[in-house]
Amino acid sequence: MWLNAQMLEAGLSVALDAGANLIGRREGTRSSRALVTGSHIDTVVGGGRFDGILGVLSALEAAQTLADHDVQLHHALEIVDFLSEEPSDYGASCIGSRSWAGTLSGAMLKATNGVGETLSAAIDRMGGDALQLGTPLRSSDQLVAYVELHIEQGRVLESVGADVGEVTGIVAIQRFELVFTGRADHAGTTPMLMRSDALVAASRFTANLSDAARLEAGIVATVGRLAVAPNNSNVVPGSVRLTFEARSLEVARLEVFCGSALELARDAARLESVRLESTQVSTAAPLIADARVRAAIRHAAQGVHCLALPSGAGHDAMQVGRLCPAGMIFVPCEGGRSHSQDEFSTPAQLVIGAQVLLNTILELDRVFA
Ligand code: HGY
Ligand code: MN
Ligand code: MN
Repeated sequence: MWLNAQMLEAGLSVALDAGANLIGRREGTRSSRALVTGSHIDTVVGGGRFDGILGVLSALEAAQTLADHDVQLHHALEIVDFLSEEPSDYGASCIGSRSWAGTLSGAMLKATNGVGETLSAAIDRMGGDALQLGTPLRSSDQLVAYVELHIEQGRVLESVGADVGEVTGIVAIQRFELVFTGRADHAGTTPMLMRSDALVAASRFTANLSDAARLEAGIVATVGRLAVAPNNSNVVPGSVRLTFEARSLEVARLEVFCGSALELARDAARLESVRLESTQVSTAAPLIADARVRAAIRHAAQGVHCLALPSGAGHDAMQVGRLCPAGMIFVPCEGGRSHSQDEFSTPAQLVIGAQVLLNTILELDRVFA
């Protein structure tokens, strides 16, 4: 594939690991422990051209630039395209970086997509080896630090005219699947008071979840995926399968909020005489960016306007940060738009971001033994 060839051209050895992550590596002059940078090339349905892809291409550009100038780092350098960072049809997200950290649970690996394929089988199909994923693929003694360049996917940098962001932390994310099971009935002959309408229950839950989150500063909650069955205009909906997620930097408050969200779901089901099944699909601990990586980013961003800010979006750095010091660099994106084809950053913004990424790699190589 194109990325594989570009990595080879940048003088990297290329391998696909058991998590089906594509890794380009160059050895260091003094240490086999790796400085890692990268991101993901997958995106969401209807997504844009920058989310994830910017981090992979900038990592490639950094490796190519070091090769062009014959700069040898003390540490090994790895640039990585992590498999499936976005929430997949199998439920879990950050699949490739979870395989590094060993946080792909058995339940996640056994989960199936809409056509009955398990996540394990999909990873094998992508060239990985799911049998190896019961334990972490990487260990802390193999890695020095991780830094990822990404669009902000928000409008803070743009609103203050900053060139880059020094990410302070990444929110925790919890995702649940709910199945509301009522009774499919004739829409014309079933009296309103004799219905078990799964969609009315799901809709009440969705609105109540949003109202609850609006009252909680620092928490966001979303129902982004919903399927109605049998989904005919003249049939009372018999069942609704939906996924909701909630995010916050404050883990304890997020736990409490998710507990109350499930209570809202039970109330909505009870009101409609509908059964409810809930399954936690995934949970991701927050990342507190490492102080040394943040200092390297600030050092690398001298001469440009750098602003410290948290990330409301999840990233592979949350998983890799469980193994080694990690941090992220943001560039502004127009209107903060992302997960949309309107996603856009100017070439000038991207060049500044890529330059700060390269300078950060050089600084991390210097400060870490
Ligand atoms: O969903 C997220 O926060 C990320 O864009 N995958
Ligand atoms: Mn995304
Ligand atoms: Mn992303």
